[in-house]
Amino acid sequence: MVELETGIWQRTAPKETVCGDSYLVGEENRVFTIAVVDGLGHGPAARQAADTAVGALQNNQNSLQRIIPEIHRQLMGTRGAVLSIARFDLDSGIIKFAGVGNIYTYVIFQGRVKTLMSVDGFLGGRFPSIREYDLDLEELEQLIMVSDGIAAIPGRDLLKISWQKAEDMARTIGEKWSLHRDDATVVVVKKKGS
Ligand SMILES: [Mn+2]
Repeated sequence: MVELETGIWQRTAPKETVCGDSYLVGEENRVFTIAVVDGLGHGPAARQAADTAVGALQNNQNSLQRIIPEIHRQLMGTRGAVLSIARFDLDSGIIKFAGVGNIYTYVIFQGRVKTLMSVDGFLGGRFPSIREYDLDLEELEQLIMVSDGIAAIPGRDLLKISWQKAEDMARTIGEKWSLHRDDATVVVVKKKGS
């Protein structure tokens, strides 16, 4: 049976007391969902938008194609936010992924790093067209999702730390690649035993 371990690292932008990023890591009925959300700008108004998005996603069993427009509607009147969502169906072995705006998602599949593409735009603004991807959980080793407070991570560097526990990998990424000028969030999902 597939088991997942997760690691989270987050840091608030300099001079702010509230992190403008938010995230979700949760499992319900053998469906495991992770999301990273970056509210536009910094501080409390950014966080409010990010938390609204996470709230709309929590306990929501709808498909990503339906959830993302729902989140978009709930974000109207807020700053708006960018987000990526990955949903791991542990029974069917399918991972669904969709992203809007600059949250970066890396996957390690059989020793190779790939980047998952988000569509441009942000939720709460002009609605983008949603693109949803299916990935095979069987082949996945790790999935790493970061906000744009984390610099681009070279694939070879990710592979070098991929032996670490999810928790340690998230912290290593945060400490090594965070940009010190923005809120920064890292979520790592790792298949146990990989
Ligand atoms: Mn940001």
